[in-house]
Amino acid sequence: MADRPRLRLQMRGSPTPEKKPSSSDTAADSNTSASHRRLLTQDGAVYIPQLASSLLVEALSEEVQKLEAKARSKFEEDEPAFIRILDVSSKSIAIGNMLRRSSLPAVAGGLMQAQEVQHFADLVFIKDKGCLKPTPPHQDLPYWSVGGDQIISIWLALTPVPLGSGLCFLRGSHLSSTLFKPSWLGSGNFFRESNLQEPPDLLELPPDEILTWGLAKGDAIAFSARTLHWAPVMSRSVPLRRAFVTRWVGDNVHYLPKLQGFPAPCSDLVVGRKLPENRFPILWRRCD
Ligand SMILES: O=C(O)CCC(=O)C(=O)O
Repeated sequence: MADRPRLRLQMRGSPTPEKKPSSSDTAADSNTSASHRRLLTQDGAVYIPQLASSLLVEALSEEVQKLEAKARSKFEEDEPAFIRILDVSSKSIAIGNMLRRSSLPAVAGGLMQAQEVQHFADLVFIKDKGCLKPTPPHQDLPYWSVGGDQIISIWLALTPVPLGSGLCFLRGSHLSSTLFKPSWLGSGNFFRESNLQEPPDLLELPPDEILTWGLAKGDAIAFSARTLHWAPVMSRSVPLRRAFVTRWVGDNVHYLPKLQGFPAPCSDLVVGRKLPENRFPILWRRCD
């Protein structure tokens, strides 16, 4: 049998050395430790146990389930679904308030070592038990119309996520300059014009370089928008999983339009400039 071609990633440079926390690191940074920052910088994804209190998780879950009830009406009742609800903080005022008052913006700022943090997006992912739709391998940056280095997501578990049913990451893939075609979002012709290369076959990836975790409610994973990630199908023996995902951008992040990207072109978005604060509010600033 012929050898399978190995995945080749072009590295963008060696991991940035860990920056010593300065005296300006405030209480905000105490939500994450230097080791979380180091792992995010080095691996492109980091597991953060008990990032959110049970009070916040319960309050978010209650609101999310109201939106979920509406979203479910579009799915066959007896078919295990993979549901994505976009922009939940604008659909629910309560979620918007919880997000602003939570430690999430500060955590994002601490992890990115940013001076200030803009809220880029938020959404909810729900996967029913027995759902046969995997989350195909993809990076987020190819369909986010931004450029820069401080661009991350925080994937917060609102239910337990047993090992083997949650997200997987290719360690260090954020250091590559390779961006893959973001074909997972749509079927058919979506992104057909993209000339980016197809994402790798998961069987080609070195198993030792795959990061994945089992999560309890309130645990989170933070990851770079460049990190290759995916999730398997859900077995019938694991419970439904529900995650509240927030996306954050830090310093020097600018508008860089991408094919069919988010945000869509608009007169207030200027190539190379920061995202407008009225649409992407600054929710945290480092105080010196
Ligand atoms: O929860 C999932 O399966 C997908 C999550 C994801 O791809 C993301 O948050 O970027």
